[in-house]
Amino acid sequence: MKITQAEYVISAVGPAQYPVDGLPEIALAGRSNVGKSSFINKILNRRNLVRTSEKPGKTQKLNYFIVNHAFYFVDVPGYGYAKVSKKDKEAWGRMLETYFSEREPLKAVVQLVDLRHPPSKEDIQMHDYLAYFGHPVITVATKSDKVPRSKHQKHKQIIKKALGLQADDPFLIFSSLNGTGKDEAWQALEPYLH
Ligand SMILES: Nc1nc2c(ncn2[C@@H]2O[C@H](COP(=O)(O)OP(=O)(O)O)[C@@H](O)[C@H]2O)c(=O)[nH]1
Ligand SMILES: [Mg+2]
Repeated sequence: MKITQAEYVISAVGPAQYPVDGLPEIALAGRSNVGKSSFINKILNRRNLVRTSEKPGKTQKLNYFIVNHAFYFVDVPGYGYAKVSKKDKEAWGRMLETYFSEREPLKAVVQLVDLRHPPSKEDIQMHDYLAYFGHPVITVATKSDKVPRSKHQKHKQIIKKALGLQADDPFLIFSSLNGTGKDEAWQALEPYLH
């Protein structure tokens, strides 16, 4: 994929701020710190388009980035951050439910998990949640540079099994550090970008 344009657009808390141009959207979901923002930067060849290593703030938002004037990446605030109050967690849940239940331009979700570890309970819940709403899910196991090559297959199988993936469900191994899986990611996204 040749990237001719990539820009931050808006941080939305709800439908009033969602873009109205109807361009397709790809959402990024996953635990805080799993590497969602790094994934976006890496596949767009932009070092700092999306800020990484961010502590989840009080108001968590859906961050929209437009690519090639043709589609959006939507960086969804992550789950699993321990220091979030019950009230903020509830607000997060409502924001996600509004977005995932009724967002028509949303074409697919990239769910990131950590290749080093078996999926958490929350990873599994999120996977089921996305499937419940009928969204195509591309599972990306990232931070592969932190796992010895000889263990990739084993870790991959553990993740696929825990998430209940079928053999033909899109799954790929990724690294924002060395670019592993970049071409495969674009291949998996291609059907949803038009
Ligand atoms: N080694 C390695 N570190 C990564 C990778 N992806 C993200 N990180 C690091 O993990 C931390 C969290 O990444 P970030 O993209 O902010 O995660 P987010 O909270 O899901 O958006 C940062 O310190 C990144 O540099 C990766 O593929 N390999
Ligand atoms: Mg982030």
